[in-house]
Amino acid sequence: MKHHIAVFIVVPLLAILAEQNLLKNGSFESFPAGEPAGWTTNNIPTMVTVVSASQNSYAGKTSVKCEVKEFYETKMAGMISQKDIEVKSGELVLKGAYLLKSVGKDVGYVAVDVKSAANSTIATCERYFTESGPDFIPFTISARLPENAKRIDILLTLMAEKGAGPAHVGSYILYDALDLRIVGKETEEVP
Ligand SMILES: [Ca+2]
Repeated sequence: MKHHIAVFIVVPLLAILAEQNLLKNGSFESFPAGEPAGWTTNNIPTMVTVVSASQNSYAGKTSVKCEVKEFYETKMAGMISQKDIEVKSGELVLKGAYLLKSVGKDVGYVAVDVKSAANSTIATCERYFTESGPDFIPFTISARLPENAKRIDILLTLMAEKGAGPAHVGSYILYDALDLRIVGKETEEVP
């Protein structure tokens, strides 16, 4: 009888642990002054805009567009990041959707840097988005975080295929519905 009670208590706890999206404005519905709220971009005000809102969305009204532009004879690729997201050890699960318009085989790229309490990088998780096409493609990325994980930085951009030099002007990627959760170790201790 006691065994049954324990099961009923644990199930709602799991729901609470998995409830919170750790990303701010992962829906990309908020762009005050043209910048995605909660995200750092590499736009240079009045000089070059490589990160902007797109009306082409996977969910809601807008997504974020990261594009490649020429800037003083270099190719600049739009990049967004959120830093110092507090985490516990467990399974990192990042869900979202992307739409890639690729010139010269450019690919989408996401990197998660995992940091310790001393703020040193203890692990990096990288993934590439390679399917170019007219529709959003949903994705799920998961990775086990080290025991001493305290914070993560997440960065999304697009880049040339490995070894192919700089990204190409005209390429862009849209990201939308980003959702980052840590599924706690508690999930494995359910009797
Ligand atoms: Ca959206």
